[in-house]
Amino acid sequence: MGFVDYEVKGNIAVITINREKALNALNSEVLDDLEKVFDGVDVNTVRCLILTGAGEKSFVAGADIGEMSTLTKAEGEAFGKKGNDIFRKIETFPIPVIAAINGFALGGGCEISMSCDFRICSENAMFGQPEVGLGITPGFGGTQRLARTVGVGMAKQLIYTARNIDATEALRIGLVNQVVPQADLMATAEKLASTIAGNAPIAVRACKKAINDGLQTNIDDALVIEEKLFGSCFESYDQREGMANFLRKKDDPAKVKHVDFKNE
Ligand code: DAK
Repeated sequence: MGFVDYEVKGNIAVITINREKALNALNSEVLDDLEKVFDGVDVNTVRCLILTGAGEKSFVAGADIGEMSTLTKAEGEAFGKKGNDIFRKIETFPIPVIAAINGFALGGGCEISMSCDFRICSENAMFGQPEVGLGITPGFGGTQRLARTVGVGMAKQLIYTARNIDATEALRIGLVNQVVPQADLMATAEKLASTIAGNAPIAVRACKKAINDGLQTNIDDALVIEEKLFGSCFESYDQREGMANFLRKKDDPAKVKHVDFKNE
């Protein structure tokens, strides 16, 4: 659809931001398309998503500077809200979303990657929040998520200096989990997604919710969140079958079988 492609591959799917001529910069149309694609994902069959950018040069080179250049204060706030709403939708999406970063992840590009569950990138990837060099603040959650991802001091340094960092430095500061050659990026992301998709989907979703929600509150309330989600797994086929299989294995290794989790 439009500027965003969607490809289902069994129980995983790939969402590709495809505005290659502008290095996949996010204008209003791209944001609208992205929202529609996420709204259309069938989370009962797809168990893990990969978000990437078209081409070998750029993941997302930021929000569209041309579109932003003429915004009024009210329009700027509205544009910020549009981006924040869709990024929050990604962050709280019921199934995991892996960012596969294939090049520039600047400004809004770095920000959208941080709304994903975790990031892997190609060796040519570049990250940064260049906004203060353009006379604005990061407006799609960068001031909030970068500090939560790499720590306050490092986030402040990156944002105040507007300095870009390469893949090696992104790995060192914990912004990405893994750096791979460009040619291996999608295969690596798909393998990770398939591993996740092979585990009990109700449990994976509950883990995502427990981690996300728990980080927004104090440790006592966070542990209650975990207890509730843990308890909810005990009404699932996946829990009964997963544990029964372990016990069968102990009883007789010949009885080991692949557990076909059912998402129910
Ligand atoms: N917006 C629009 N077009 C972009 C773009 C962007 N962010 N980045 C690249 N392009 C376009 C270029 O204009 C060029 O288009 P044509 O001239 O061919 O038509 C094409 O992509 C290829 O780019 P270059 O010719 O510049 O390619 P180079 O290899 O020479 O350089 C580059 C690649 C990524 C280093 C360079 O393009 C660059 O510096 N791009 C801008 C990166 C950047 O500053 N990104 C951050 C944008 S600011 C807010 C909401 C959101 C935000 C802030 C506030 N609120 C409402 C409060 C978010 C802000 C941002 O993301």
